[in-house]
Amino acid sequence: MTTGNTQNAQKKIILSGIQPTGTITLGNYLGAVQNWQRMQADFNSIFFIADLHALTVRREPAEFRQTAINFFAQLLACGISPENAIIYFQSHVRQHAELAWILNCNTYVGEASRMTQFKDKSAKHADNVNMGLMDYPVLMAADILLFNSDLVPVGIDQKQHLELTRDLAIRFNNRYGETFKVPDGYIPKTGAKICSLQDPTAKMSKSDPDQNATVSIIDDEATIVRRFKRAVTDSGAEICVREDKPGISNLITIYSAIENKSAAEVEREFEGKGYGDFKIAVGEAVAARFKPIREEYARYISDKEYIAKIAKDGAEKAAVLAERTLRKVKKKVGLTSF
Ligand code: AQP
Repeated sequence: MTTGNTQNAQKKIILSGIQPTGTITLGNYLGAVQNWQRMQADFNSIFFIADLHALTVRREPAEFRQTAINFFAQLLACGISPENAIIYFQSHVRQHAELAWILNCNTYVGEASRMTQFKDKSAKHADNVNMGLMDYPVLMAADILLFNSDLVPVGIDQKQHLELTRDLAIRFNNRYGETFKVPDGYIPKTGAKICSLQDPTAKMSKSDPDQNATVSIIDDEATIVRRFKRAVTDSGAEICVREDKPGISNLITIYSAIENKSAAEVEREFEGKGYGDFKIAVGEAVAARFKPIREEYARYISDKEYIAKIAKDGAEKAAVLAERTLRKVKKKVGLTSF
């Protein structure tokens, strides 16, 4: 039996992280966090605030620190529970960075520089194409491999990084002998890629400067409904999933994921209705889902001591597990220890 967030050898391990930038969006929620919440009790669950990853883009220190704490409270508000999961800040567990270094020495510059996210972020932040940006997927591989994770629940944008993680694990095992478990991605059937409400051909991103493009889990009802009313739709009037209707297709995906209905059911429900009515219905459904989260968030964020306690406890537990793997890895590669 598992008690609290201790590990149970019978259960598989899931691990995932989220970068503390802006606030958790509908995309992050449907692509990742909602699944973490649903899966946490059935697995040995490990979730962290990926603050080291977030340093790959310049941040204002005081604001960054506060955002990281806010994210922790947002995860708790989404129902990620210390009863079921180990929850912590990545930077509090030094083994992440240490393993990343060893993996770096087994990663080719060519494969890291081919990553789509590296190319996209380099274009977006052309004045700051730093080493960390290219190293992001190697640190992510370290996050995952440290804990012998079986499954990594993420959105589709992380698929390429997961493939690199698998490649690195296999390469290391071949070179040094069986060390790492080769993990699988867990990408949801609905919600793996939620698109921007203003450009439905691009993914919804928390760093999007256009406020109307995203919805946050802590936005109030009026804001959420307004953003959906302003969502860009397509020509025509039919509410259906079609390649030439990215705007309506995105809204159908969101509604299906929130209401747990298939796209065909949603199409039937809104047959004969106009885009305007549909947009309001999607907005209201999202707002209803996020209302209790917003309320819980207000409660958690006002209790910094509780957050500190959970985070400290989580980091201690994570460090014990991570150290086991790191010690093995250091031995395999021939580092000394006395
Ligand atoms: N639009 C999306 N649809 C579905 N899933 C998504 N995820 C992100 N955007 C979408 C998933 O959310 C988890 C956490 O993401 P992250 O914070 O680690 O990094 P990200 O993918 O870079 O997210 P953003 O929102 O685009 O952040 P910024 O703007 O800061 O770069 C991941 O599992 C991701 O797949």
